[in-house]
Amino acid sequence: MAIAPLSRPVVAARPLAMADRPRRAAPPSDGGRDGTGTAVLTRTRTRKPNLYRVLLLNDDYTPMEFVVHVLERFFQKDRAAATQIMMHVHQNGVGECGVFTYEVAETKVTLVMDLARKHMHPLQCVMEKK
Ligand code: TYC
Repeated sequence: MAIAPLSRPVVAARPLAMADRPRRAAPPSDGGRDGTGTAVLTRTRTRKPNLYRVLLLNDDYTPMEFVVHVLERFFQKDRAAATQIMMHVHQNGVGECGVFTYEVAETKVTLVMDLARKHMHPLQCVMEKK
């Protein structure tokens, strides 16, 4: 009768694949050194952030040049792109300035609305979830 050697380590039949690892493994508290001379790789799962469109609405009074300025200043558009978006809003009633995470979109809406109010233009800027 064969007797298993006492000292044989119990090991997995194959190396652990990433898919086998615990999905919420705690990050190694020792910076990836487990004291055995073996590097410990931890996979942290990422989540796609919710995204929001920032939109400009048309009105009859805000000067076109002001809208172009807003698009250049807060949405990093060059003059040609800014003019194209402004004209799209002018002709269609609404247009997209950009897509951002919640806090960035909210900040841009606030900055645009504050500048419009300061200049007494009725320009409306809103955000909507994608
Ligand atoms: N319709 C405005 C005008 O004729 C221009 C305008 C464009 C206003 C875009 C707002 O979001 C806007 N002066």
